[in-house]
Amino acid sequence: MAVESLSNPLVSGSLWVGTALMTLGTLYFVWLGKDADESYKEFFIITIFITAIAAANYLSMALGFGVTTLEVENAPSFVPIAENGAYTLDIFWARYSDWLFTTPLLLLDIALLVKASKETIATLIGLDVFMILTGLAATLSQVWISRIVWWAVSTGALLALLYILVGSLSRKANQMGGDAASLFSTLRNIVIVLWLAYPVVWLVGSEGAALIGLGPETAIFAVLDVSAKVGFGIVLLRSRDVLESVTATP
Ligand code: RET
Repeated sequence: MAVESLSNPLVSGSLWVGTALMTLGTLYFVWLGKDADESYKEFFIITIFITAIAAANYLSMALGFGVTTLEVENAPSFVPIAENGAYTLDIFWARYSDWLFTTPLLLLDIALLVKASKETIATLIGLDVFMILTGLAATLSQVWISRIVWWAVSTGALLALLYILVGSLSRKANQMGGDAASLFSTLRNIVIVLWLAYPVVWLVGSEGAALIGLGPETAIFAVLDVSAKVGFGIVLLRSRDVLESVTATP
């Protein structure tokens, strides 16, 4: 199936750049981890999977496999692409198969860093999976208002998840003190700032009100994804001393 939006150079260019940067990130993390000690190797394994899964999903979108079309109905008149309230969207479903696995892994990295309890980890991951699946419902709904309702449900889960990061996880980090606490707060702030941008981009992008075109939207998502994964991974995995000290104490 030829996907029309892939003939837009900004769309396909962003997807190919995303594929390349996720691949380079993966290779860099493999190289960084080659002499990692058993005790903190888990952080390398988790983070390598994050960028590798993203690279595969970006590749699938760039090749036109991770894309499908969807008819949307009953759109309000301020949606510029709607004619008589209806329009056809190109949906990059591979974003969701990426996020479904990689966002829990990102949270796992942070949670392991502060030695969060099993209950906290399960709650965080549960909320996260709920957020991505209700976000997928938003993306695949054919009635415009249902899309916005699902978006609100998903955003609620995101806010609950960030509340745990800012609340109980930050307290746990402060008890640990020192470099671990400051690494945690850097990573937490990266997550807060970047993750909050996703629902906004969705809402103003083609999935929502279509106020920005698919080209800029794809480019912004690529910047967010690369920063949230490769940027996050660089900050985490280059702090080998902190990982070592965290895993050395029981
Ligand atoms: C959607 C739309 C519905 C509302 C919300 C969303 C949130 C998505 C998030 C994605 C994070 C992705 C990351 C990827 C890393 O590469 C599904 C866009 C709340 C928070 C961190």
